[in-house]
Amino acid sequence: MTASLRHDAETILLQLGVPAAQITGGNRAVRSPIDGSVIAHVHDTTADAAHQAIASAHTAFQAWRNVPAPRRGELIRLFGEELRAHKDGLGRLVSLEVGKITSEGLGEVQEMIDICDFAVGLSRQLYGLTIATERSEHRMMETWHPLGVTGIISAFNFPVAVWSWNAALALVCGNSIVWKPSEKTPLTALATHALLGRAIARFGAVPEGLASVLIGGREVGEALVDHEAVKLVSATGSTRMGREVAPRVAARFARAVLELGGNNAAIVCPTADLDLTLRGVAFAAMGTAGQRCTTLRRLFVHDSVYDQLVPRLRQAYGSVKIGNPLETGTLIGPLIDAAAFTAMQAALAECRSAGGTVTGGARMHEAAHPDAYYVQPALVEMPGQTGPVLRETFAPILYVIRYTDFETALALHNDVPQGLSSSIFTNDLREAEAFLSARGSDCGIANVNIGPSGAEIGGAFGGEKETGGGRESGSDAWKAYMRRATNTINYGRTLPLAQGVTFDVG
Ligand code: UN1
Repeated sequence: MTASLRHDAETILLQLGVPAAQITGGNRAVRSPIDGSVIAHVHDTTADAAHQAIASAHTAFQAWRNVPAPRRGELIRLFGEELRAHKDGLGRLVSLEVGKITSEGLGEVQEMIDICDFAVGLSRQLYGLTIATERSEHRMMETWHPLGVTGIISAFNFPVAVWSWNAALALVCGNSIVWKPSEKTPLTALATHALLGRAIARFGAVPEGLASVLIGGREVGEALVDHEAVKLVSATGSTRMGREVAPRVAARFARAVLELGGNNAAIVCPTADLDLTLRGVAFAAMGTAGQRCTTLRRLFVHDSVYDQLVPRLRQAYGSVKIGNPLETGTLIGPLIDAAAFTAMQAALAECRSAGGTVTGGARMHEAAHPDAYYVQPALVEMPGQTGPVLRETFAPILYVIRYTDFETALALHNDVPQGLSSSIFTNDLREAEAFLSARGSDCGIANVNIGPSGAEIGGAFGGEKETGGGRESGSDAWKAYMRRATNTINYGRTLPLAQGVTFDVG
């Protein structure tokens, strides 16, 4: 398979406009998790080049902010056209580099197209308020202005969609962008950047340095985090990474949008439609090999339906096709690398010693692919919410816990450090509404009768607590990418002061 994967990736990269020199002869080997083989060698950006890219992004910003917003939207419209035209190629490259099954690789590109459409509309809707004033012949309003260079740090698991949420909004908001993709997924970043380059060429007259990519590890990420021209750092990844980024960005009074770890749960109630629940749980827990921020990791099942649902789930876990993500019918591709596999096995070992019953979890296809990490998804029946259940292990492990009292399940649901996404499966209006209410789920995303993963771009995406508090993508998430000015205009001939203050001179 090795030679063909490399050839496959190269063909796509060249078709999408990535120069051959960018993907050969570099210091950094890029591996496909499908068989662990090297599919390219990319070049790390030097520290000097990173600083240069940020400096030219700053210069570009100073010009781009003056371009009318709907005109900026035109660039994103053209980019959306490029994505539509190359959806198959880029989607396949996502599969090759991340190991996503074909429909999810394509879905990732669709998510990019969707946010482009959203951002094009937004470019004519960067609305500010008009505010009633207490003074006669005055007017108050809010104006939203471009913010500055936006640094985007993205994770391997959504190597291009999450960048596009940030990039499409930042660009229509009048910002320039500098992107530090995961060191595990530079190829999809270079390909996406090449497509944006085509849109820029068709648009014409875009300031040099408006968008750039920094390839590399920690050092280039740090350049972005610490550079004073970078006014917003939008970072997706682990809570550990966020803990380092947030104080550094705050220390220089820049902004951070953080999308960090999740530990997403669902509560299955006595009235739940179990057929629907089974499908919802299966996709959310096993899809993307458990490597979404929104993956379902904890399942609270009511005692009255436990023995109907859990055996069916166990059966579904045993019957899904695990293997080459490019093959039709495969539902679960490989884990990203050996470290992910080791972390999964460590969590399962902890579960066993905590009294959990583990179904699945074993390595697969090891003889055929000693350098790739395919695993059976694991269903772990746990006596309580302890140990690894409190952590995000980025692998397909679903912890199942039996409950009898709704309020207790809700309390357990919220009793973890993370707060990204959540679901309830019920046909009882009271339970559904309680889950969505102020005393319900404490997550940034709370769903009824669908799983916690697979959100559409139209809503604000992100979560609370250790998830970092940031919001990206839809709704009014764009406001984080702009600065707000409050304006008061006096169109009279006198100068009344607010709050009735008098200050008469002369
Ligand atoms: C992520 O895993 O970082 O809601 C993003 C979802 C996707 C995005 C996930 N639309 O699962």
